[in-house]
Amino acid sequence: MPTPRTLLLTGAAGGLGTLMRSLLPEYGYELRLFDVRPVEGEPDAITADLGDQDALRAAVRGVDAVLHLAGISLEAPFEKILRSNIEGTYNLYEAAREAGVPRVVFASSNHAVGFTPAPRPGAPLIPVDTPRRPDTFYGLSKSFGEDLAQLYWDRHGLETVSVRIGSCFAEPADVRMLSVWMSPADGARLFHAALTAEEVGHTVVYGSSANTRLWWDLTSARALGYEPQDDSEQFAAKLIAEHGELDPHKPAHTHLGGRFVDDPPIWPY
Ligand code: NAI
Ligand code: 15L
Repeated sequence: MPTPRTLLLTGAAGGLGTLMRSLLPEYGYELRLFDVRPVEGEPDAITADLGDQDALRAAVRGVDAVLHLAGISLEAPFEKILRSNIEGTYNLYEAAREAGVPRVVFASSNHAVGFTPAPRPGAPLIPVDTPRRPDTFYGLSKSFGEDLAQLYWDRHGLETVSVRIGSCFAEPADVRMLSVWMSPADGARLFHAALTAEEVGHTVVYGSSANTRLWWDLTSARALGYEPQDDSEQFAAKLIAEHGELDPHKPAHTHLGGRFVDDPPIWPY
């Protein structure tokens, strides 16, 4: 698929949205921004909730693809997750379907499979078709999003790449993240590959850098043309000196989802 010219970026005011606003234009995208919060320095951004179907219809009009990052990004009461992540993602897909947008890249999360035990060193990496094991209502909403994407492909021919993002921040913040970190530059590489690969149907990939301590299989991401350039190992010595090695007796150290399995961070709004 040629590089989509106009890309709707939902969640543009968030952490990842802010990183992608600076990185994706280098790949040739013209971004249309959408978030429930104002996007600093971007007066043309659409400030609207994913519950506002009219705003979504206007937002998708004429775009070539959507990078759907908007939503609650931590654990929250079910009613809030239902509104923003479940109904909100449905509203986005309905608007995209009606407008004939051919492709969505959906920010899924490792928390869709967060209760999966992390592989021991030397054991096979976790494949994308491992059974879903959400660790929170948040993870459950990402699992829903992946199923919704499959439905819209099978029924309506709307393509999606669901990216089960690990931890996409400037640097990994703890020892678990050494295994699941995706550098922002690799994030942009992966999203670009997901937006431009031919015939993706509904493809699920893990989103991380080429980490020495990687927990999951990047084969389906590489099949899109993604070539990660970064490795979290450069941060390992410092993080291990600060926090120690992962403890095999702590659930938060032995599951993909980390502390989401027993003490998830709560959405503050
Ligand atoms: P974030 O919380 O910084 O950004 C999310 C953005 O979505 C916020 O700007 C928020 O205002 C907006 N939003 C929330 N509810 C909304 C609604 N109902 N209508 C419109 N906008 C709404 O999160 P971050 O880190 O930027 O993550 C972006 C996406 O990627 C999220 O969907 C998150 O679940 C997913 N993700 C992120 C990971 C990471 O490492 N940053 C890891 C795995 C998944
Ligand atoms: C996520 O899904 C969250 O949105 C992000 O804030 C991080 O907590 C990340 O997962 C992670 O697992 O580190």
